[in-house]
Amino acid sequence: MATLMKDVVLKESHAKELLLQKHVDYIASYGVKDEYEYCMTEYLRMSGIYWGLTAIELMGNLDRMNKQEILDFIKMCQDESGGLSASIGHDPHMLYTLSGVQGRLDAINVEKAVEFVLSCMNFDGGFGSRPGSESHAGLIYCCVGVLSITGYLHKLDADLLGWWLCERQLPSGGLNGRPEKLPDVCYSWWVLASLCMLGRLHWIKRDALISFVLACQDTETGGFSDRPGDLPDPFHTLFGLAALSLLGFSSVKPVNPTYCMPQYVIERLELKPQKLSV
Ligand code: 3PZ
Ligand code: ZN
Repeated sequence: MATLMKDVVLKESHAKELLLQKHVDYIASYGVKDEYEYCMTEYLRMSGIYWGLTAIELMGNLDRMNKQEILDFIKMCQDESGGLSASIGHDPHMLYTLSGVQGRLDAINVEKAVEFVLSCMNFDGGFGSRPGSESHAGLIYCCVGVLSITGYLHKLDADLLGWWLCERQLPSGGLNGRPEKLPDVCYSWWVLASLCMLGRLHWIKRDALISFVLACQDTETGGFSDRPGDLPDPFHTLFGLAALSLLGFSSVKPVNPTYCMPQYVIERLELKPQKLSV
């Protein structure tokens, strides 16, 4: 019996050009327009600031944001414990502390951390969340990122892992996170950025992926959704734009595959994540 592949169909009505100005307006107006929506997503505020600011800076329009308002907000999220929370008055949480202040590699046992990451490697070359767990593109991005930052990318089977990542591409051109799942714009980023760190970006069918990502734009409100026709959000807007940057769109600033921040920021911070060459 033939297995049915889960996928979407791109239609004539879906966008084929990058609607840059619409995305700038979408990000610039996000969160201030509708009180209800604002409340619903309050627990996402700190991460949302990173997604929105990075997206708008990749489009060269950071000046559209209210810098003082954002800085005041971030300062008010730090409580006396030193931790940062997702929003004012919420409990501090590690994720938002990380979003607020990245790094301090000198504070952990790097060799042990790398050992743990490598113990999560599967027979298919991929990685799961813990030893023995199923391979998943989002977690692979995290693992490859750790190895890129710590300089241990050579410990990977780059051909096997690169092959698994390329198998995520479906007939629509979109990428899924693991076998039997629908394509999603954010996986365009997790998969593409991983392939980029592995020096195997050219293994993906570029034009097909571009068509899929462009079809995920909301032509009315601006912003990108997970797949064509769904509602847009800042998360998929950032990862859609970042994927287009890796695919060579010159109207989007070069993005760093390890950090998902503009490349010039990484250079200014003198961070040197490793990248394999083929
Ligand atoms: C989304 N989070 O847990 S979440 C996230 N997802 O905070 C943010 N692709 O329901 C937005 N799915 C939208 N704006 C979605 C971040 C998730 C990822 C959900 C998602 C994305 C498909 C279903 C986990 C980094 C950080 C966090 C994650 C992944 C990577 C949700 C569901 C979950 C979340 C937020 C909203 C709309 C935005
Ligand atoms: Zn997604």
